[in-house]
Amino acid sequence: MSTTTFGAKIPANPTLRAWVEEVAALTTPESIFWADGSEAEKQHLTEQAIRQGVLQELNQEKLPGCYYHRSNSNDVARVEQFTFICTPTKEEAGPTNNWAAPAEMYAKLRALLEGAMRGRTMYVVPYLMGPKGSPMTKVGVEITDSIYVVLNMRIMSRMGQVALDQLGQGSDFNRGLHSVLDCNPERRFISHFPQDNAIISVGSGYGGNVLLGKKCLALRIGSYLGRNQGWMAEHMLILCVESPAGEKTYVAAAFPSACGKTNFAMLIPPASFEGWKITTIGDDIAWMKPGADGRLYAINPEAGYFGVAPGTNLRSNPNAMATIARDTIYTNVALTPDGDVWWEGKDGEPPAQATDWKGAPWTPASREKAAHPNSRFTAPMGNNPVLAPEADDPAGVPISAIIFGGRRATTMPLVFQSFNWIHGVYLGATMGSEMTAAAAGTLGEVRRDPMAMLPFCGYNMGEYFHHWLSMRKQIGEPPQIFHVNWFRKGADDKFLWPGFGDNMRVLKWIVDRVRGRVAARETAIGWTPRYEDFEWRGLDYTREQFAELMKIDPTEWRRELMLQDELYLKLYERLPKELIFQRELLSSRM
Ligand code: GTP
Ligand code: SPV
Ligand code: MN
Repeated sequence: MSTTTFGAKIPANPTLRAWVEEVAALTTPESIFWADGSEAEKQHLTEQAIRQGVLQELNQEKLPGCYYHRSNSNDVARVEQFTFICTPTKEEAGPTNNWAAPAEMYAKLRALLEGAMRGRTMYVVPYLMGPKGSPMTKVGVEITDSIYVVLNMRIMSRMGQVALDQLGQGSDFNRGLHSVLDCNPERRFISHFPQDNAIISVGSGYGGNVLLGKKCLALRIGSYLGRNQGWMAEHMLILCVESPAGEKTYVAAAFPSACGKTNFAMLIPPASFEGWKITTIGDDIAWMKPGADGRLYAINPEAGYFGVAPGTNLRSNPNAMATIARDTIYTNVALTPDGDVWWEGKDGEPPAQATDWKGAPWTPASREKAAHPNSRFTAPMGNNPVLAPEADDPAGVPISAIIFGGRRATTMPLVFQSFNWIHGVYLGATMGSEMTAAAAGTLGEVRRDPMAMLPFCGYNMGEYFHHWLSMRKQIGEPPQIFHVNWFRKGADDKFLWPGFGDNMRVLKWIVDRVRGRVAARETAIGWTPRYEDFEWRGLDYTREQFAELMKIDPTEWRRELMLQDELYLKLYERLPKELIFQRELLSSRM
Protein backbone atom coordinates (compact mmCIF):
# COMPACT_ATOMS: atom_id res chain seq x y z
CA MET A 1 0.00 0.00 0.00
CA SER A 2 1.47 3.36 -0.98
CA THR A 3 0.91 6.61 0.83
CA THR A 4 0.65 9.99 -0.85
CA THR A 5 0.63 13.42 0.62
CA PHE A 6 0.43 16.62 -1.28
CA GLY A 7 2.79 18.91 0.55
CA ALA A 8 1.55 18.03 4.02
CA LYS A 9 3.58 15.78 6.25
CA ILE A 10 1.82 12.75 7.61
CA PRO A 11 0.94 13.94 11.10
CA ALA A 12 2.78 12.47 14.04
CA ASN A 13 -0.46 12.27 16.05
CA PRO A 14 -0.42 8.68 17.33
CA THR A 15 -4.20 8.38 17.86
CA LEU A 16 -4.96 9.59 14.36
CA ARG A 17 -2.33 7.39 12.75
CA ALA A 18 -3.44 4.32 14.64
CA TRP A 19 -7.05 4.87 13.56
CA VAL A 20 -6.09 5.45 9.92
CA GLU A 21 -3.99 2.25 9.97
CA GLU A 22 -6.87 0.34 11.52
CA VAL A 23 -9.28 1.54 8.80
CA ALA A 24 -6.73 0.77 6.07
CA ALA A 25 -6.28 -2.74 7.43
CA LEU A 26 -10.05 -3.23 7.21
CA THR A 27 -10.74 -1.62 3.85
CA THR A 28 -7.40 -2.55 2.15
CA PRO A 29 -7.05 0.42 -0.24
CA GLU A 30 -4.35 0.52 -2.89
CA SER A 31 -3.05 3.82 -1.54
CA ILE A 32 -3.66 6.37 1.20
CA PHE A 33 -3.87 10.07 0.41
CA TRP A 34 -3.57 12.62 3.22
CA ALA A 35 -5.35 15.82 2.22
CA ASP A 36 -3.63 19.10 3.07
CA GLY A 37 -6.22 21.53 1.70
CA SER A 38 -3.75 23.35 -0.57
CA GLU A 39 -4.50 24.93 -3.92
CA ALA A 40 -2.04 22.59 -5.67
CA GLU A 41 -3.81 19.61 -4.17
CA LYS A 42 -7.17 20.92 -5.36
CA GLN A 43 -5.86 21.13 -8.91
CA HIS A 44 -4.40 17.66 -8.74
CA LEU A 45 -7.59 16.11 -7.36
CA THR A 46 -9.80 18.00 -9.82
CA GLU A 47 -7.74 16.71 -12.78
CA GLN A 48 -7.95 13.22 -11.41
CA ALA A 49 -11.73 13.50 -10.87
CA ILE A 50 -12.12 14.61 -14.49
CA ARG A 51 -10.02 11.68 -15.73
CA GLN A 52 -12.18 9.30 -13.71
CA GLY A 53 -15.38 10.86 -15.06
CA VAL A 54 -16.49 11.91 -11.55
CA LEU A 55 -16.39 15.57 -12.56
CA GLN A 56 -16.95 17.22 -15.89
CA GLU A 57 -15.39 20.58 -16.66
CA LEU A 58 -17.97 23.31 -17.32
CA ASN A 59 -17.51 26.23 -19.71
CA GLN A 60 -14.56 27.96 -18.03
CA GLU A 61 -15.28 31.30 -19.67
CA LYS A 62 -18.80 31.44 -18.27
CA LEU A 63 -18.15 29.53 -15.08
CA PRO A 64 -14.47 29.70 -14.08
CA GLY A 65 -13.40 26.96 -11.69
CA CYS A 66 -16.79 25.23 -11.94
CA TYR A 67 -17.39 21.51 -12.40
CA TYR A 68 -20.33 19.21 -12.88
CA HIS A 69 -21.21 16.00 -11.13
CA ARG A 70 -24.02 13.57 -11.71
CA SER A 71 -24.84 11.19 -8.88
CA ASN A 72 -26.30 7.72 -9.15
CA SER A 73 -30.01 8.25 -9.88
CA ASN A 74 -30.91 6.14 -6.83
CA ASP A 75 -28.89 8.47 -4.60
CA VAL A 76 -30.11 12.06 -4.77
CA ALA A 77 -31.21 13.06 -1.25
CA ARG A 78 -30.80 12.28 2.41
CA VAL A 79 -32.26 8.92 3.44
CA GLU A 80 -33.89 9.23 6.84
CA GLN A 81 -35.00 5.58 6.81
CA PHE A 82 -31.35 4.47 6.62
CA THR A 83 -30.03 6.97 9.15
CA PHE A 84 -29.25 5.50 12.57
CA ILE A 85 -28.39 6.77 16.02
CA CYS A 86 -26.47 3.99 17.73
CA THR A 87 -26.63 4.61 21.47
CA PRO A 88 -26.36 1.94 24.16
CA THR A 89 -30.13 2.06 24.69
CA LYS A 90 -32.99 2.71 22.24
CA GLU A 91 -34.42 5.15 24.77
CA GLU A 92 -31.44 7.48 24.32
CA ALA A 93 -32.01 7.73 20.57
CA GLY A 94 -35.71 8.27 21.21
CA PRO A 95 -38.84 7.57 19.20
CA THR A 96 -38.03 9.93 16.30
CA ASN A 97 -34.74 8.25 15.35
CA ASN A 98 -33.90 4.85 13.92
CA TRP A 99 -31.87 3.00 16.49
CA ALA A 100 -29.42 0.12 16.36
CA ALA A 101 -27.24 -1.32 19.12
CA PRO A 102 -23.68 -0.03 18.60
CA ALA A 103 -22.05 -3.48 18.67
CA GLU A 104 -24.50 -4.85 16.11
CA MET A 105 -24.16 -1.87 13.79
CA TYR A 106 -20.36 -1.90 14.06
CA ALA A 107 -20.35 -5.60 13.18
CA LYS A 108 -22.66 -5.12 10.21
CA LEU A 109 -20.64 -2.18 8.89
CA ARG A 110 -17.33 -3.92 9.44
CA ALA A 111 -18.51 -6.78 7.26
CA LEU A 112 -19.57 -4.36 4.53
CA LEU A 113 -16.32 -2.40 4.75
CA GLU A 114 -14.00 -5.40 4.62
CA GLY A 115 -11.86 -4.92 1.52
CA ALA A 116 -14.26 -2.20 0.33
CA MET A 117 -11.46 0.06 -0.92
CA ARG A 118 -9.47 -2.64 -2.72
CA GLY A 119 -7.74 -1.17 -5.76
CA ARG A 120 -8.82 2.33 -4.77
CA THR A 121 -7.44 5.36 -2.98
CA MET A 122 -8.38 6.03 0.61
CA TYR A 123 -8.45 9.77 1.34
CA VAL A 124 -7.83 11.07 4.85
CA VAL A 125 -9.51 14.45 5.22
CA PRO A 126 -8.85 16.44 8.40
CA TYR A 127 -11.20 19.39 8.83
CA LEU A 128 -12.46 22.03 11.25
CA MET A 129 -16.09 22.77 11.94
CA GLY A 130 -15.93 26.40 13.05
CA PRO A 131 -13.48 29.26 12.60
CA LYS A 132 -9.83 28.58 13.30
CA GLY A 133 -9.03 29.14 16.93
CA SER A 134 -12.62 29.38 18.17
CA PRO A 135 -13.32 27.70 21.51
CA MET A 136 -16.48 26.32 19.89
CA THR A 137 -14.67 24.77 16.90
CA LYS A 138 -14.43 20.98 16.60
CA VAL A 139 -11.94 18.85 14.71
CA GLY A 140 -13.12 16.03 12.49
CA VAL A 141 -11.31 13.59 10.25
CA GLU A 142 -13.20 11.94 7.43
CA ILE A 143 -11.78 8.89 5.73
CA THR A 144 -13.45 8.40 2.36
CA ASP A 145 -12.98 6.58 -0.93
CA SER A 146 -14.76 9.34 -2.85
CA ILE A 147 -12.74 12.06 -4.55
CA TYR A 148 -16.02 14.02 -4.92
CA VAL A 149 -16.35 14.03 -1.13
CA VAL A 150 -12.80 15.36 -0.70
CA LEU A 151 -13.41 18.20 -3.17
CA ASN A 152 -16.74 19.08 -1.52
CA MET A 153 -15.34 18.92 2.03
CA ARG A 154 -12.64 21.30 0.84
CA ILE A 155 -15.36 23.84 0.12
CA MET A 156 -17.70 23.10 3.01
CA SER A 157 -15.15 23.11 5.83
CA ARG A 158 -11.76 24.52 6.75
CA MET A 159 -9.91 21.48 5.51
CA GLY A 160 -6.37 20.10 5.64
CA GLN A 161 -3.31 21.32 7.49
CA VAL A 162 -5.28 23.94 9.45
CA ALA A 163 -7.20 21.12 11.17
CA LEU A 164 -4.10 19.03 11.87
CA ASP A 165 -2.52 22.11 13.43
CA GLN A 166 -5.50 22.63 15.71
CA LEU A 167 -5.57 18.93 16.65
CA GLY A 168 -1.85 18.74 17.44
CA GLN A 169 -1.20 15.65 19.54
CA GLY A 170 -4.77 15.58 20.84
CA SER A 171 -7.17 12.71 20.52
CA ASP A 172 -10.40 14.71 20.65
CA PHE A 173 -11.62 14.50 17.09
CA ASN A 174 -14.64 13.07 15.31
CA ARG A 175 -13.87 9.87 13.42
CA GLY A 176 -15.84 9.74 10.20
CA LEU A 177 -15.58 6.80 7.85
CA HIS A 178 -17.26 6.81 4.48
CA SER A 179 -17.31 4.37 1.58
CA VAL A 180 -19.61 4.54 -1.43
CA LEU A 181 -19.43 0.72 -1.69
CA ASP A 182 -21.51 -0.14 -4.76
CA CYS A 183 -24.03 2.66 -4.06
CA ASN A 184 -26.78 0.16 -3.42
CA PRO A 185 -29.76 1.47 -1.40
CA GLU A 186 -29.93 -1.92 0.31
CA ARG A 187 -26.45 -1.39 1.70
CA ARG A 188 -26.90 2.27 2.63
CA PHE A 189 -26.41 3.13 6.30
CA ILE A 190 -25.70 6.54 7.77
CA SER A 191 -24.72 5.57 11.31
CA HIS A 192 -23.85 7.74 14.27
CA PHE A 193 -22.16 6.62 17.46
CA PRO A 194 -22.48 9.68 19.73
CA GLN A 195 -20.72 8.12 22.73
CA ASP A 196 -17.69 7.33 20.52
CA ASN A 197 -17.80 10.65 18.60
CA ALA A 198 -17.85 8.50 15.47
CA ILE A 199 -19.76 8.29 12.20
CA ILE A 200 -19.81 5.54 9.59
CA SER A 201 -21.60 6.17 6.31
CA VAL A 202 -21.77 3.58 3.54
CA GLY A 203 -23.57 3.06 0.25
CA SER A 204 -24.21 6.69 -0.71
CA GLY A 205 -22.43 9.55 -2.43
CA TYR A 206 -25.07 12.25 -1.77
CA GLY A 207 -24.00 15.39 0.16
CA GLY A 208 -26.04 15.19 3.34
CA ASN A 209 -25.18 11.50 3.72
CA VAL A 210 -21.46 11.77 3.05
CA LEU A 211 -20.07 15.24 3.80
CA LEU A 212 -19.73 14.03 7.36
CA GLY A 213 -18.89 17.42 8.89
CA LYS A 214 -22.29 18.77 7.94
CA LYS A 215 -25.47 17.06 9.13
CA CYS A 216 -23.74 14.07 10.74
CA LEU A 217 -21.16 15.90 12.89
CA ALA A 218 -22.41 19.49 13.08
CA LEU A 219 -26.00 18.48 13.90
CA ARG A 220 -26.48 14.85 15.00
CA ILE A 221 -23.25 14.39 16.96
CA GLY A 222 -23.14 18.14 17.67
CA SER A 223 -26.58 18.21 19.30
CA TYR A 224 -25.55 15.31 21.54
CA LEU A 225 -22.29 17.02 22.54
CA GLY A 226 -24.14 20.32 23.00
CA ARG A 227 -26.58 18.81 25.45
CA ASN A 228 -23.73 17.34 27.52
CA GLN A 229 -21.54 20.45 27.29
CA GLY A 230 -24.13 23.24 27.64
CA TRP A 231 -24.47 24.54 24.09
CA MET A 232 -26.85 24.13 21.15
CA ALA A 233 -26.34 22.71 17.64
CA GLU A 234 -29.18 23.93 15.43
CA HIS A 235 -30.39 23.72 11.82
CA MET A 236 -30.31 27.51 11.53
CA LEU A 237 -29.01 30.21 9.25
CA ILE A 238 -27.36 33.22 10.89
CA LEU A 239 -27.61 36.70 9.44
CA CYS A 240 -26.81 40.27 10.37
CA VAL A 241 -29.29 43.10 9.81
CA GLU A 242 -27.51 46.43 9.56
CA SER A 243 -29.61 49.59 9.77
CA PRO A 244 -28.76 52.82 7.91
CA ALA A 245 -27.30 54.09 11.19
CA GLY A 246 -24.93 51.09 11.31
CA GLU A 247 -26.78 49.31 14.13
CA LYS A 248 -26.22 45.54 13.83
CA THR A 249 -28.75 42.93 14.92
CA TYR A 250 -27.98 39.21 14.62
CA VAL A 251 -30.76 36.78 13.85
CA ALA A 252 -30.82 32.96 13.65
CA ALA A 253 -33.59 31.10 11.83
CA ALA A 254 -34.58 27.44 11.67
CA PHE A 255 -36.55 26.40 8.58
CA PRO A 256 -36.73 22.75 7.49
CA SER A 257 -34.72 21.51 4.51
CA ALA A 258 -35.51 23.34 1.26
CA CYS A 259 -37.69 25.92 3.06
CA GLY A 260 -35.65 29.05 2.46
CA LYS A 261 -32.61 29.31 4.77
CA THR A 262 -30.06 30.01 2.04
CA ASN A 263 -32.39 32.54 0.43
CA PHE A 264 -33.14 34.34 3.70
CA ALA A 265 -29.47 34.38 4.73
CA MET A 266 -28.49 36.25 1.54
CA LEU A 267 -31.55 38.46 1.20
CA ILE A 268 -31.25 41.77 -0.64
CA PRO A 269 -33.63 44.37 0.85
CA PRO A 270 -36.08 46.06 -1.55
CA ALA A 271 -34.84 49.32 -3.07
CA SER A 272 -37.07 51.31 -0.70
CA PHE A 273 -35.01 50.05 2.26
CA GLU A 274 -32.24 52.47 1.48
CA GLY A 275 -29.20 52.00 3.70
CA TRP A 276 -30.37 48.67 5.15
CA LYS A 277 -28.03 45.75 4.59
CA ILE A 278 -28.19 42.00 5.23
CA THR A 279 -24.94 40.09 5.57
CA THR A 280 -24.55 36.31 5.90
CA ILE A 281 -22.84 34.50 8.74
CA GLY A 282 -24.22 31.06 7.85
CA ASP A 283 -26.93 29.47 5.70
CA ASP A 284 -27.64 26.09 7.33
CA ILE A 285 -26.13 25.40 10.75
CA ALA A 286 -25.58 27.38 13.94
CA TRP A 287 -23.66 26.39 17.05
CA MET A 288 -24.75 28.59 19.94
CA LYS A 289 -23.36 29.03 23.42
CA PRO A 290 -24.08 31.48 26.24
CA GLY A 291 -21.36 34.10 26.57
CA ALA A 292 -19.93 35.71 29.70
CA ASP A 293 -22.16 38.76 29.12
CA GLY A 294 -25.34 36.66 29.34
CA ARG A 295 -26.09 36.72 25.63
CA LEU A 296 -26.31 33.73 23.30
CA TYR A 297 -23.37 33.63 20.86
CA ALA A 298 -23.48 31.77 17.53
CA ILE A 299 -20.90 30.56 15.05
CA ASN A 300 -21.41 28.99 11.64
CA PRO A 301 -19.35 25.80 11.73
CA GLU A 302 -19.26 25.59 7.92
CA ALA A 303 -17.15 27.37 5.30
CA GLY A 304 -19.35 26.89 2.24
CA TYR A 305 -22.91 26.50 1.02
CA PHE A 306 -24.47 23.25 -0.17
CA GLY A 307 -27.54 24.91 -1.63
CA VAL A 308 -30.67 23.98 -3.57
CA ALA A 309 -30.27 24.95 -7.26
CA PRO A 310 -33.89 24.94 -8.56
CA GLY A 311 -35.59 28.28 -8.02
CA THR A 312 -32.26 30.11 -7.66
CA ASN A 313 -32.19 33.08 -10.05
CA LEU A 314 -31.32 36.76 -10.32
CA ARG A 315 -34.67 37.84 -8.92
CA SER A 316 -34.99 35.35 -6.06
CA ASN A 317 -31.35 35.31 -4.92
CA PRO A 318 -28.85 37.47 -6.83
CA ASN A 319 -26.19 36.97 -4.15
CA ALA A 320 -26.39 33.20 -4.56
CA MET A 321 -26.07 33.62 -8.33
CA ALA A 322 -22.88 35.65 -7.80
CA THR A 323 -21.62 33.10 -5.28
CA ILE A 324 -22.00 30.17 -7.67
CA ALA A 325 -20.53 31.90 -10.72
CA ARG A 326 -17.08 30.46 -9.93
CA ASP A 327 -15.29 27.71 -7.96
CA THR A 328 -18.53 25.76 -7.63
CA ILE A 329 -19.40 22.08 -7.95
CA TYR A 330 -22.85 21.52 -9.45
CA THR A 331 -24.59 18.23 -8.72
CA ASN A 332 -27.59 16.84 -10.62
CA VAL A 333 -28.52 20.02 -12.49
CA ALA A 334 -28.97 19.98 -16.29
CA LEU A 335 -26.16 20.66 -18.79
CA THR A 336 -26.44 22.83 -21.89
CA PRO A 337 -24.54 22.16 -25.14
CA ASP A 338 -22.14 25.04 -24.44
CA GLY A 339 -21.05 23.65 -21.09
CA ASP A 340 -23.34 25.81 -18.99
CA VAL A 341 -25.77 24.62 -16.30
CA TRP A 342 -29.53 24.95 -16.12
CA TRP A 343 -32.33 24.18 -13.70
CA GLU A 344 -36.03 24.83 -13.35
CA GLY A 345 -36.49 28.43 -12.25
CA LYS A 346 -33.14 29.70 -13.57
CA ASP A 347 -33.25 33.05 -15.38
CA GLY A 348 -34.21 33.28 -19.03
CA GLU A 349 -35.86 30.84 -21.36
CA PRO A 350 -35.15 27.12 -20.90
CA PRO A 351 -32.44 25.94 -23.30
CA ALA A 352 -33.77 24.49 -26.56
CA GLN A 353 -31.66 21.42 -25.87
CA ALA A 354 -29.98 20.10 -22.78
CA THR A 355 -28.83 16.95 -21.05
CA ASP A 356 -30.92 16.25 -17.98
CA TRP A 357 -29.62 15.25 -14.56
CA LYS A 358 -29.76 11.58 -15.51
CA GLY A 359 -27.72 12.15 -18.68
CA ALA A 360 -30.63 11.87 -21.12
CA PRO A 361 -31.42 14.39 -23.89
CA TRP A 362 -33.91 17.00 -22.74
CA THR A 363 -35.99 19.71 -24.48
CA PRO A 364 -38.61 22.10 -23.11
CA ALA A 365 -41.20 19.65 -24.44
CA SER A 366 -39.88 16.87 -22.18
CA ARG A 367 -42.22 15.78 -19.44
CA GLU A 368 -39.44 15.13 -16.93
CA LYS A 369 -37.61 17.85 -15.05
CA ALA A 370 -34.21 18.82 -16.47
CA ALA A 371 -32.61 19.24 -13.05
CA HIS A 372 -33.40 17.05 -10.07
CA PRO A 373 -35.60 19.01 -7.59
CA ASN A 374 -32.88 18.45 -4.99
CA SER A 375 -29.99 19.31 -7.33
CA ARG A 376 -27.40 21.38 -5.49
CA PHE A 377 -24.40 23.66 -5.73
CA THR A 378 -21.36 23.54 -3.46
CA ALA A 379 -19.73 26.97 -3.25
CA PRO A 380 -17.21 28.60 -0.91
CA MET A 381 -18.71 31.23 1.39
CA GLY A 382 -15.86 33.55 0.40
CA ASN A 383 -17.64 34.01 -2.93
CA ASN A 384 -20.73 35.51 -1.28
CA PRO A 385 -20.84 39.26 -2.03
CA VAL A 386 -22.59 39.85 1.31
CA LEU A 387 -20.51 37.53 3.46
CA ALA A 388 -20.28 39.02 6.97
CA PRO A 389 -16.70 39.40 8.20
CA GLU A 390 -18.06 37.96 11.46
CA ALA A 391 -18.33 34.55 9.72
CA ASP A 392 -14.65 34.07 10.56
CA ASP A 393 -14.83 35.54 14.05
CA PRO A 394 -13.86 32.91 16.64
CA ALA A 395 -16.07 34.71 19.20
CA GLY A 396 -19.26 34.34 17.14
CA VAL A 397 -22.13 36.84 17.11
CA PRO A 398 -24.73 37.65 19.82
CA ILE A 399 -28.19 36.50 18.72
CA SER A 400 -31.15 38.84 19.40
CA ALA A 401 -33.90 36.90 17.63
CA ILE A 402 -34.59 33.27 16.80
CA ILE A 403 -37.08 32.56 14.04
CA PHE A 404 -38.88 29.29 13.39
CA GLY A 405 -40.73 28.73 10.14
CA GLY A 406 -42.18 25.95 8.04
CA ARG A 407 -43.75 25.57 4.64
CA ARG A 408 -47.47 25.83 5.32
CA ALA A 409 -50.15 26.46 2.69
CA THR A 410 -52.72 27.17 5.42
CA THR A 411 -53.16 28.07 9.10
CA MET A 412 -49.86 29.83 9.82
CA PRO A 413 -49.80 33.62 9.44
CA LEU A 414 -46.84 35.49 7.97
CA VAL A 415 -45.28 36.27 11.34
CA PHE A 416 -45.96 36.27 15.06
CA GLN A 417 -43.89 36.59 18.20
CA SER A 418 -43.95 34.28 21.19
CA PHE A 419 -44.93 35.62 24.59
CA ASN A 420 -41.69 34.37 26.18
CA TRP A 421 -38.90 31.76 25.87
CA ILE A 422 -41.01 28.78 26.99
CA HIS A 423 -43.79 29.73 24.58
CA GLY A 424 -41.12 30.14 21.89
CA VAL A 425 -39.75 26.67 22.59
CA TYR A 426 -43.31 25.39 22.24
CA LEU A 427 -43.61 27.10 18.84
CA GLY A 428 -40.37 25.49 17.67
CA ALA A 429 -41.26 22.11 19.13
CA THR A 430 -44.64 21.96 17.43
CA MET A 431 -43.50 23.34 14.08
CA GLY A 432 -45.00 21.63 11.06
CA SER A 433 -43.88 21.72 7.45
CA GLU A 434 -44.73 20.18 4.11
CA MET A 435 -42.20 17.58 2.94
CA THR A 436 -39.76 18.68 0.22
CA ALA A 437 -37.39 16.94 -2.18
CA ALA A 438 -34.44 17.33 0.21
CA ALA A 439 -35.28 13.95 1.73
CA ALA A 440 -36.88 10.83 0.35
CA GLY A 441 -40.58 10.85 1.39
CA THR A 442 -44.09 11.95 0.43
CA LEU A 443 -43.84 15.43 -1.08
CA GLY A 444 -46.22 18.04 0.30
CA GLU A 445 -47.44 16.08 3.32
CA VAL A 446 -47.38 18.16 6.53
CA ARG A 447 -45.26 16.56 9.20
CA ARG A 448 -44.11 17.83 12.58
CA ASP A 449 -40.51 18.91 12.30
CA PRO A 450 -39.51 20.28 15.71
CA MET A 451 -37.03 23.15 15.34
CA ALA A 452 -36.38 21.81 11.78
CA MET A 453 -34.33 19.16 13.61
CA LEU A 454 -36.48 16.05 13.15
CA PRO A 455 -33.91 14.39 10.83
CA PHE A 456 -30.91 15.83 12.69
CA CYS A 457 -31.37 15.46 16.44
CA GLY A 458 -28.79 12.95 17.67
CA TYR A 459 -30.65 11.93 20.83
CA ASN A 460 -34.10 11.70 22.36
CA MET A 461 -36.23 14.56 21.01
CA GLY A 462 -38.03 14.91 24.36
CA GLU A 463 -34.66 15.45 26.06
CA TYR A 464 -33.79 17.94 23.35
CA PHE A 465 -36.86 20.00 24.34
CA HIS A 466 -35.72 19.80 27.98
CA HIS A 467 -32.30 21.07 26.87
CA TRP A 468 -33.89 24.03 25.07
CA LEU A 469 -35.93 24.90 28.18
CA SER A 470 -32.95 24.56 30.50
CA MET A 471 -30.73 26.75 28.31
CA ARG A 472 -32.91 29.68 29.37
CA LYS A 473 -31.28 29.52 32.80
CA GLN A 474 -27.81 30.01 31.26
CA ILE A 475 -28.83 32.97 29.11
CA GLY A 476 -29.37 36.23 30.96
CA GLU A 477 -30.57 38.07 27.88
CA PRO A 478 -32.38 35.46 25.80
CA PRO A 479 -33.20 36.05 22.13
CA GLN A 480 -36.86 36.79 21.37
CA ILE A 481 -38.56 33.95 19.50
CA PHE A 482 -40.69 34.39 16.36
CA HIS A 483 -42.58 32.18 13.90
CA VAL A 484 -42.82 32.94 10.17
CA ASN A 485 -44.45 31.37 7.12
CA TRP A 486 -43.52 32.57 3.62
CA PHE A 487 -45.65 29.88 1.99
CA ARG A 488 -49.31 30.56 2.84
CA LYS A 489 -51.56 30.17 -0.21
CA GLY A 490 -54.83 31.75 -1.27
CA ALA A 491 -57.93 30.07 -2.73
CA ASP A 492 -56.25 30.32 -6.16
CA ASP A 493 -53.36 28.14 -4.87
CA LYS A 494 -50.91 31.04 -5.30
CA PHE A 495 -48.56 32.26 -2.59
CA LEU A 496 -50.13 35.16 -0.70
CA TRP A 497 -46.75 36.70 0.13
CA PRO A 498 -44.12 37.72 -2.46
CA GLY A 499 -41.32 36.39 -0.24
CA PHE A 500 -37.58 36.56 -0.98
CA GLY A 501 -36.36 40.21 -0.80
CA ASP A 502 -39.72 41.33 0.57
CA ASN A 503 -39.08 39.15 3.63
CA MET A 504 -37.01 42.16 4.70
CA ARG A 505 -40.30 43.79 5.68
CA VAL A 506 -40.86 41.02 8.23
CA LEU A 507 -37.25 41.11 9.36
CA LYS A 508 -37.44 44.84 10.02
CA TRP A 509 -40.53 44.35 12.21
CA ILE A 510 -38.66 41.64 14.11
CA VAL A 511 -35.66 43.93 14.63
CA ASP A 512 -37.95 46.74 15.76
CA ARG A 513 -39.65 44.36 18.19
CA VAL A 514 -36.45 43.09 19.81
CA ARG A 515 -35.24 46.67 20.12
CA GLY A 516 -38.53 47.72 21.71
CA ARG A 517 -39.35 50.21 18.97
CA VAL A 518 -42.74 48.96 17.80
CA ALA A 519 -45.98 47.87 19.39
CA ALA A 520 -47.82 44.65 18.52
CA ARG A 521 -51.26 43.20 18.81
CA GLU A 522 -51.85 40.43 21.32
CA THR A 523 -53.66 37.44 19.80
CA ALA A 524 -54.38 33.90 20.94
CA ILE A 525 -51.22 32.61 19.24
CA GLY A 526 -48.79 35.42 20.09
CA TRP A 527 -47.89 39.03 19.27
CA THR A 528 -48.68 40.01 15.68
CA PRO A 529 -47.82 43.08 13.60
CA ARG A 530 -50.38 45.72 12.73
CA TYR A 531 -50.58 46.72 9.08
CA GLU A 532 -49.30 50.21 9.85
CA ASP A 533 -46.19 48.89 11.60
CA PHE A 534 -44.79 47.35 8.40
CA GLU A 535 -42.62 49.30 5.98
CA TRP A 536 -44.69 49.05 2.78
CA ARG A 537 -42.85 51.43 0.44
CA GLY A 538 -42.16 49.79 -2.92
CA LEU A 539 -44.81 47.07 -2.51
CA ASP A 540 -48.44 47.31 -3.42
CA TYR A 541 -50.00 45.24 -0.65
CA THR A 542 -53.40 46.21 0.68
CA ARG A 543 -54.79 46.05 4.19
CA GLU A 544 -57.19 43.33 2.97
CA GLN A 545 -54.39 41.21 1.53
CA PHE A 546 -52.48 41.58 4.79
CA ALA A 547 -55.56 40.56 6.76
CA GLU A 548 -55.87 37.37 4.70
CA LEU A 549 -52.16 36.64 5.13
CA MET A 550 -52.34 37.18 8.90
CA LYS A 551 -55.68 35.47 9.45
CA ILE A 552 -55.96 33.22 12.49
CA ASP A 553 -58.76 30.81 11.63
CA PRO A 554 -60.10 28.98 14.73
CA THR A 555 -61.14 25.93 12.68
CA GLU A 556 -57.71 25.58 11.15
CA TRP A 557 -56.10 26.06 14.56
CA ARG A 558 -58.26 23.38 16.17
CA ARG A 559 -56.99 21.00 13.48
CA GLU A 560 -53.44 22.23 14.12
CA LEU A 561 -53.77 21.42 17.83
CA MET A 562 -55.00 17.93 16.95
CA LEU A 563 -52.09 17.40 14.58
CA GLN A 564 -49.70 18.19 17.42
CA ASP A 565 -51.02 15.08 19.16
CA GLU A 566 -49.14 12.91 16.72
CA LEU A 567 -45.85 14.28 18.04
CA TYR A 568 -46.94 14.58 21.66
CA LEU A 569 -48.06 10.95 21.81
CA LYS A 570 -44.84 9.76 20.23
CA LEU A 571 -42.72 11.70 22.72
CA TYR A 572 -45.09 11.39 25.66
CA GLU A 573 -42.67 9.76 28.10
CA ARG A 574 -40.06 12.50 27.85
CA LEU A 575 -42.20 15.48 26.88
CA PRO A 576 -41.52 18.45 29.22
CA LYS A 577 -44.63 19.40 31.16
CA GLU A 578 -44.04 23.03 30.15
CA LEU A 579 -44.97 22.12 26.58
CA ILE A 580 -48.14 20.35 27.68
CA PHE A 581 -49.12 23.47 29.65
CA GLN A 582 -48.41 25.68 26.65
CA ARG A 583 -50.73 23.60 24.51
CA GLU A 584 -53.43 23.83 27.16
CA LEU A 585 -53.01 27.59 27.41
CA LEU A 586 -53.22 28.01 23.65
CA SER A 587 -56.25 25.79 23.51
CA SER A 588 -58.02 27.83 26.19
CA ARG A 589 -57.11 31.13 24.45
CA MET A 590 -58.57 29.74 21.22
P1 GTP B 1 -31.55 23.22 2.72
O1 GTP B 1 -30.27 23.53 2.04
O2 GTP B 1 -32.19 21.96 2.23
O3 GTP B 1 -31.44 23.22 4.21
O4 GTP B 1 -32.62 24.34 2.22
P2 GTP B 1 -32.83 25.87 2.60
O5 GTP B 1 -33.65 25.97 3.84
O6 GTP B 1 -31.54 26.60 2.59
O7 GTP B 1 -33.77 26.39 1.40
P3 GTP B 1 -33.46 27.36 0.16
O8 GTP B 1 -33.14 28.75 0.59
O9 GTP B 1 -32.49 26.68 -0.71
O10 GTP B 1 -34.88 27.40 -0.55
C1 GTP B 1 -35.53 26.24 -0.98
C2 GTP B 1 -36.66 26.56 -1.91
O11 GTP B 1 -37.57 27.47 -1.31
C3 GTP B 1 -36.20 27.21 -3.23
O12 GTP B 1 -36.89 26.62 -4.29
C4 GTP B 1 -36.58 28.65 -3.05
O13 GTP B 1 -36.85 29.26 -4.28
C5 GTP B 1 -37.83 28.58 -2.17
N1 GTP B 1 -37.97 29.81 -1.35
C6 GTP B 1 -37.02 30.38 -0.57
N2 GTP B 1 -37.47 31.51 0.01
C7 GTP B 1 -38.75 31.66 -0.42
C8 GTP B 1 -39.76 32.65 -0.17
O14 GTP B 1 -39.57 33.63 0.56
N3 GTP B 1 -40.96 32.46 -0.79
C9 GTP B 1 -41.20 31.38 -1.60
N4 GTP B 1 -42.40 31.27 -2.16
N5 GTP B 1 -40.26 30.44 -1.86
C10 GTP B 1 -39.07 30.57 -1.28
C1 SPV C 1 -30.78 19.72 4.11
O1 SPV C 1 -31.37 18.75 3.58
O2 SPV C 1 -31.22 20.30 5.13
C2 SPV C 1 -29.54 20.26 3.50
C3 SPV C 1 -28.91 19.48 2.45
O3 SPV C 1 -29.04 21.28 3.92
S1 SPV C 1 -28.04 18.12 3.12
O4 SPV C 1 -26.66 18.54 3.35
O5 SPV C 1 -28.09 17.08 2.11
O6 SPV C 1 -28.64 17.69 4.34
MN1 MN D 1 -30.23 22.13 5.60
